[in-house]
Amino acid sequence: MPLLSWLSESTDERPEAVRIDDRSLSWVELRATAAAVADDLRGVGRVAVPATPSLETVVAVVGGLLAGAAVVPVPPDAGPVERDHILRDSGAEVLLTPAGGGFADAPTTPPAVPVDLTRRSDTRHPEPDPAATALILYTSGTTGAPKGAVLSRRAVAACLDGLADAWAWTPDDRLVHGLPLFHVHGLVLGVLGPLRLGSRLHHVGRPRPERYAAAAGSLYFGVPTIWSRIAAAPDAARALRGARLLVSGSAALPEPVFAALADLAGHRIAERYGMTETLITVSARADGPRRPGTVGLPLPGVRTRVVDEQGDPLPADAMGELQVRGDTLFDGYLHRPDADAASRTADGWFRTGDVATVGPDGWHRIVGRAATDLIKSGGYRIGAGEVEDALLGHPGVREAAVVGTPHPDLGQQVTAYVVGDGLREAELIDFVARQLSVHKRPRQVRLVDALPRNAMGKVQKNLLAEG
Ligand code: MCA
Ligand code: AMP
Repeated sequence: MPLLSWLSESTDERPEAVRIDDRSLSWVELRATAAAVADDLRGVGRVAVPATPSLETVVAVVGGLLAGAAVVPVPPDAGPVERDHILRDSGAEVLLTPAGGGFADAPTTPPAVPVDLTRRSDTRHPEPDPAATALILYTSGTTGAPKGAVLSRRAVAACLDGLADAWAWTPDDRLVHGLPLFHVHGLVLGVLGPLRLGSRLHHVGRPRPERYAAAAGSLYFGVPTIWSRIAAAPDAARALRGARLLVSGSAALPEPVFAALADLAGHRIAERYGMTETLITVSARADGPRRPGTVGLPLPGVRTRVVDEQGDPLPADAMGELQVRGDTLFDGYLHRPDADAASRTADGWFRTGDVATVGPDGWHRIVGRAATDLIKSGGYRIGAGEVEDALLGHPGVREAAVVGTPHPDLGQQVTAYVVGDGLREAELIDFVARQLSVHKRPRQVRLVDALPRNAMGKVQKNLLAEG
């Protein structure tokens, strides 16, 4: 079956199958427009796409996938350091972008292939091997620059089919969300999901509560920050009463937000858990209970276990590292055999780095992360090391330690502790923003005389994270 099976086979010419902000295409138009992009990509192995929330991004990604290329979404707000790393490391051969778009100032920009929404082609491109790479998604580790997670077409298909089963997701649905199109949540679930499973899609541009409220969908996706903002806007929350299913993921959904939406919207939100490297692995079901603070049961084809520090499996309810295996796992990190080896056990399980419990009934609870060096802010994953490296590039900074501290809206905020001379907080925040994505900017910079260190000289980040 083709990866984008619904799109590949649909003869539906009704307008608004896929709507991004206020522009839309029918299924037939989307296929023909993307086929025209794919026609231009013959023989190209990897394509980069500046992933703005736009129809052009959808057409570019679909064009790349129809052509059998690996698609590398680039965050549109990535600063030059992060962007150039992604373009160089991925080996993208072309940049798919609307005329006049792209990265004029990037030294390594590959040649541009224009994405033109007025073009049409009726070429039927042969379906690539399911083992071929669909996406290379750049994601932060605890240290260094983001790594490219290589995701096969087979893994994407397995994830979406598992979610169709868990959420009873069908062509009768109308999916609404406003998530960024360069991560698993917004791109794999939020765009490729409808194109495989046949639901219509309305991406609302930015995920503001009033836009979710006005969209009249049946199925809604959001990160906890979005659900929390909707819970704080009771009229918007009440407007979701007519929906079929609300889903939260990418970070822990606070229990008061779950309760507020149960009250205002009449929905117990279905929470699900995943990672860039594993896609979505555990979820509550549309036909089952939803319990606050828990993320549900493994999806079809996924197995999980909780292990202790020696790697030995633990009994029900014991807390340890969650490990997963199954059809949705990535193929590895691009050019990073070291990180790859470290991410898997000898017997083939992926180490998530998340601390979890699994109850006797199989329900999973995510307790937190094993290390303090991965921060989740607004659902974005941010490596402390990458922000520290950016700060250390400033001539006035002698030492820097970055931690996630509690934030009522974002879950965690990026907080930087800096030792240096003649520094100003705003200047350091701008300095990071000029290199990395906007959401990686510290929200707060604390100028200190020294960082707390243990007897070995290692920075005691747990003391800093406590504030
Ligand atoms: C941000 N701003 C700042 C700073 N940071 N200003 C000064 N200093 C800073 N340090 C600016 C922003 O640019 C923005 O400006 C304004 O402040 C508000 O920013 P923010 O509070 O961040 O709100 P937001 O822009 O509305 O974003 C919140 C959000 C966003 C919409 C929830 O964080 C988001 O889209 N998150 C989704 C992340 C995601 O998709 N993760 C999935 C990963 P201005 O208003 O001028 O622009 S995939 C995954 O995790 C797995 C697979 C899974 O399970 O899904
Ligand atoms: P990312 O690679 O950006 O996809 O981030 C993956 C991480 O997000 C996981 O390792 C978890 O720490 C976190 N995460 C995703 N979904 C949930 C959830 N429902 N509850 C708690 N944490 C989550």
